[in-house]
Amino acid sequence: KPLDEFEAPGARNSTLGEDALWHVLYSLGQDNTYLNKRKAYWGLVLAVRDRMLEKWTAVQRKYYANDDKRLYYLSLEFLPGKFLRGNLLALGLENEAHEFLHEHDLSLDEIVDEECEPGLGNGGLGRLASCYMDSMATLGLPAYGYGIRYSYGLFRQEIRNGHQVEQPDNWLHEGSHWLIPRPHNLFPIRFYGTVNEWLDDDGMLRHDWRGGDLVMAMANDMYVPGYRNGHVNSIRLWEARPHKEFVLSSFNAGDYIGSVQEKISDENISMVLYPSDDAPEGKTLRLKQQYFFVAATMRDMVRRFKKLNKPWDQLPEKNVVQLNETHPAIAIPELMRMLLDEELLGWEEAWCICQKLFAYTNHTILPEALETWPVKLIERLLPRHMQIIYEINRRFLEEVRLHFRDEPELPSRVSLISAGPEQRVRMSHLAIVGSFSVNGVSSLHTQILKDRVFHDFIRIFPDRFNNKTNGITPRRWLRQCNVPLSWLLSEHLGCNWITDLTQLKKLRELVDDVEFRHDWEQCRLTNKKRLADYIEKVNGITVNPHSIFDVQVKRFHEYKRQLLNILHIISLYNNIRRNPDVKMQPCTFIFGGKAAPSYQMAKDIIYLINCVARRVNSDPHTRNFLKVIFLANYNVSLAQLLVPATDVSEQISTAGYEASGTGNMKFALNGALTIGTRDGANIEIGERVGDGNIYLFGLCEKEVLALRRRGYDPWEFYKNDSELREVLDMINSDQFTPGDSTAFSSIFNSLLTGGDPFMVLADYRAYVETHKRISHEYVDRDLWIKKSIMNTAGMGYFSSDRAVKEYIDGIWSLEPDV
Ligand code: 26Y
Repeated sequence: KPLDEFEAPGARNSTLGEDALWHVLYSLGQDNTYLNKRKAYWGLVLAVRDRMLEKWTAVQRKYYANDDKRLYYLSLEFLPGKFLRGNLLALGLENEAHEFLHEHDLSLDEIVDEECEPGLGNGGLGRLASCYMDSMATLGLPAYGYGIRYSYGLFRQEIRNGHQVEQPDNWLHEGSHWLIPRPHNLFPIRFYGTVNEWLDDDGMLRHDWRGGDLVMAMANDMYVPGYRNGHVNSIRLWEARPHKEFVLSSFNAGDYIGSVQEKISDENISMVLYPSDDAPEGKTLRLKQQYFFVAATMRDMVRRFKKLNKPWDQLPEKNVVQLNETHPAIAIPELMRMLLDEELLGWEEAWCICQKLFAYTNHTILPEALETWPVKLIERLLPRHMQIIYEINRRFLEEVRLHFRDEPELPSRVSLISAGPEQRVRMSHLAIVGSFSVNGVSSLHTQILKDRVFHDFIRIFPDRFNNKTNGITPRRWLRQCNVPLSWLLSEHLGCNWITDLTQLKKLRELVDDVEFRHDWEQCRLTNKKRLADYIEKVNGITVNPHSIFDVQVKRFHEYKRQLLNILHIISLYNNIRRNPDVKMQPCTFIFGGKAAPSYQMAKDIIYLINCVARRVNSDPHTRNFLKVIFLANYNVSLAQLLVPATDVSEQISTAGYEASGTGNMKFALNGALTIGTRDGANIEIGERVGDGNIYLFGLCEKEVLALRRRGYDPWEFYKNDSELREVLDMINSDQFTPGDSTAFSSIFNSLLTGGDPFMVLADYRAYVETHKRISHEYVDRDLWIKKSIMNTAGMGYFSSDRAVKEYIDGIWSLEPDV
């Protein structure tokens, strides 16, 4: 069409394609008489965005009109994955997009390559936040996500000579039209400074925090459309901007470079995501990030609330704040500060409001991952908050002493402040005391919180603790990532499963249908071939799509035990070499995942896997039976490729350590069989897919504890299991690193002299035997496919729609607004 025939989008009697072309010219300023991939991509993004914005503004208006209670989901991490395909799907625009692209000799598959993935999270916790945002929009909830617009997401991982190398992830270098900057939504955030005291008219002592440094928080909104329901929510990501006045004052003083330097350091706050999900770094910048986004978010919430002209005690009737881990827990003293110092409420009234407003989700029991901050640091950076934390603690401990008179030890155990040479604030204790709900993320995890980690608090606040088993969104983790299977499901079940995943249970009636099983297998093979093509292209290794695809993808951690997996692979390798005529089902073992840059052991394990891969893949004796692949830079997009192509899902953490896991759910939903320990949500997956359709092995949580108490000696396993000994001795030699026999001595030592803290050797034999069973059963294709179908059929419960509904009923008391 000639240009003058296009109407401006908004009138909306235009097609998606027409709007995309319009945007190519008028928003991007590029010639739209021909399109390349990039122009088609950006044009489509803007056309889709227009449609979301219309719906979003209507939805916001409705929230105000209906006086809805709002949910604020505070998370330092979100991992939404690429947007285009999911947004088209949710808005029902896929066909229009295909038509448009087809007219220009392009396909959706090609142009989604243009999109870069926002890696604004480390792993499970960030991805969970995104699954929940998807479900909240699909359920039509008045909900807002809040976080940080990091300029650099989680590092890009490259593998060089087998080692992880971190590269910066400058995901915004081309800009992202999925993120709308809102330069007028701007709040000043204070750091450092001093606290003044004054007496109000009633003679009450008041506090006033002033001075210090100011940084501006600027809003950037990301939109989350519900699935075909006209509902659109948003995630507000704060970006640090220099505070005008500050820069100007130094500028006027003639210190030009100084003023620019100030500007640079202010912007540092939202520059980069901390790449660790195990041990907190304890850096001032991290605490600044936490306070920065929390303070801006509380301002935004209070700003909206004030428009309603309601008394303060209605704040918790109209709002609820869910804290994703303790990372945003500083919100509790921040809201106290606003209510006390700015709104001049009394302590009891303010505290009562806070305790009815906040709810806290715990995601980890690893003691080293529990956050604490030095009192000295908080005192300096947030002096008023430290006063408030002391006062919260003083009143709390007073109550504890009163109610537990005969337990003089209790107060120090539950105190918000840990004693010792350096006093520290325990953020989990702050979050528990300041919230009305504390939840774990799987049955076992919640049980462990109650029995061990927070046992003292269960007696003080018996009704506060509850479980919300995690879930995943079926839109991205089935409909979007597994198109062949989605077609097959919809053909047999209709398409309601997309928003009511329990429908999948009807698949159980189809397991005996030969034709259905055949189609099921074909879907799986299609997905496996697609993955094989990717591996060929990226790693240059040919893998057999009929081999067992055995996949372990997740962050590298000793407790997740990628080591157990690679030990088994080495023993398999040894066995094949010993029996060249062995009859076995060929296997492809696939790994992916990042190690925190400062976590040396995790990096050593990555190196070991790559060295074993190099040896195994080039050995002519084993090549046809065994391949080992490490896929670099595991992220959401790669997960979407892997999950539907996986036969065996490795979920093998030391029992008691994995709070829930959500990867386990994605694989089983797509018909993979799980080999796993009785840990986290694996247990609940087993209950729902049935004992015969999952391979659980190894010590359970109680046995891990008991063995540790008895005294665990890994040397015994080394001595008594010759196969295992051979494997360990190979690691402790130059077998995989010719000429260098100490490359893996850290690993060897950790497993033996180091006491094997994650009990890899204790579970080794059970793991190997379970793999033998898997290998046998896989060959019986009918049996295997039936099991695969039974997995998908049993996974309805693990929809994030179910999880979010449980949060609504059990914690948030919200009304859907659709
Ligand atoms: C304090 C800092 C070092 C830190 C940063 C990130 C601590 C923890 C994290 C992230 C933790 C995390 O991702 N936990 C995972 O949460 C998932 C969602 O609930 C669980 O499924 C998974 O088992 C748990 O490890």
